[in-house]
Amino acid sequence: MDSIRVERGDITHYAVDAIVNAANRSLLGGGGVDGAIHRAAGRELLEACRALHGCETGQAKLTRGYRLPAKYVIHTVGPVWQGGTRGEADLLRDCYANSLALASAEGCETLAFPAISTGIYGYPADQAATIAAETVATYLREHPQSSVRQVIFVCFSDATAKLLQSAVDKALCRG
Ligand code: AR6
Repeated sequence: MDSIRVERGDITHYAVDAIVNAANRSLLGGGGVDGAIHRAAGRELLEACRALHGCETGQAKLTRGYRLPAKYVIHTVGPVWQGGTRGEADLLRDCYANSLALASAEGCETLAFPAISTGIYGYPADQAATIAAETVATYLREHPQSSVRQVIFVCFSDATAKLLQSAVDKALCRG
């Protein structure tokens, strides 16, 4: 089993231990993948999110998956792209690392990520793919005791899937 896979698909269909949501700081839903996750999970997800009282950029919080096939949803807030000089890269790295740490704390073995910040938040897809792949590869290498055995990057478009696959290949070579 490959520890990191790239697939084209809809993350709301994934029956993994946890899917990651590219949320906003309110955690009360929105468009893009966030909207799709809330629609598929149902109202109980919104109620659970309300009780979390928001989330800072780069941090992550966990809820159950409710009507989703995934057991949990890890809500993380990506940075809004502002040209790259406002700490966006570090914040995006934090999103991946904190989501992995939270998944591991819950004993999750399989985890699916969308391409955080690359939609409405405008992060350049190639740079975001490199950060995503390197952060996940580094985490798995440096935390062999983590419960997380497999990470799947679920991409909505062929273009994003290609970028992520080549970033994953590079990150694994470097390891
Ligand atoms: N499965 C997998 N990927 C998806 C799906 C899906 N069902 N739907 C969209 N994507 P975005 P952001 C891809 O805009 O840039 C929301 O309003 C999409 O093609 O969802 O982090 C939140 O509430 C893109 O590649 O998230 C925030 O306000 C990627 O997911 C804001 O958008 C991320 O795009 C967050 O913006």
